[in-house]
Amino acid sequence: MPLSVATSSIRQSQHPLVRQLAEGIEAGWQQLALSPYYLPEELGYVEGKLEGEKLIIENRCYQTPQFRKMHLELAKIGKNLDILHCVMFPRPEYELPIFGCDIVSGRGQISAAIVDLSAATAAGDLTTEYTRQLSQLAQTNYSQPRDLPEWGKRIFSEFCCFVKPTTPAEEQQFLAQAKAYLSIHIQTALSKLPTPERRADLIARQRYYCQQQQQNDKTRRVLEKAFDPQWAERYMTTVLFDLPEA
Ligand code: BLA
Repeated sequence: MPLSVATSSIRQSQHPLVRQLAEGIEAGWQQLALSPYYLPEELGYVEGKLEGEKLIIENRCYQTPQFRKMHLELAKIGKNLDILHCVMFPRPEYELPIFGCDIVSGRGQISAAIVDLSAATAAGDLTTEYTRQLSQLAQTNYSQPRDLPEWGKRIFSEFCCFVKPTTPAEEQQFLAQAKAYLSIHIQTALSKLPTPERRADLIARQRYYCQQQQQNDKTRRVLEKAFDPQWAERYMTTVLFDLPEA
């Protein structure tokens, strides 16, 4: 029996874009041969307190022949903050980029929506098969593009989309763009053959990606306030961005 993606309970109360993208990601993942990926047991579903408000984190995590870890996390902090976090880490036997996206919504307004396919190799370039397909997507236009922080500039590709969507139309544009990146990724991954001789380079790049993401102080701050600094450190390094074994 193929494993099917379970549906989440907190998403019904989340920002519509978070809900829609979560559903789009799960629909895409159903095309892959999913097995469970076990997170540290007590970190799969967590509740904490942030300034007196409840923080709930729900994690869904799978692996497939091509991907060592596919993680979708939905978080809700009180009535105000909704977060979607998703990363697909390829197995280092496959020269595939890292799919990542994050949506942060505060008081019903999205402040950050980001999606990227980040290069697998140390040189930092996507392969031509990805460049060609991503270049062919419809042009996008957002009224409030955002600047990447320094840690992000070192890992994200030229196709990285980082915006504050300001209208429902821009939200839908982002949804379509993120789903298009995911669709290209899944189709390419399914057609990919392993290249074990590239393994060391691909592991090094994933470690670098995770080390850079661990520098996101905005994520860390939210987690530190809801839990404590040690918990935040452990969560960021074991659940969100654990380093693959060398
Ligand atoms: C930004 N991430 C943020 C922000 C918050 C979080 C509060 C600030 C929002 C803003 O600047 O408007 C919080 N994100 C979280 C939390 C989790 C989370 C608590 O995922 C999980 C529990 N972040 C990722 C991934 C990417 C990413 C996979 O997890 C990209 C592929 C990017 N998030 C990202 C970037 C910023 C951000 C680039 C902006 C950081 C900045 O402006 O300094």
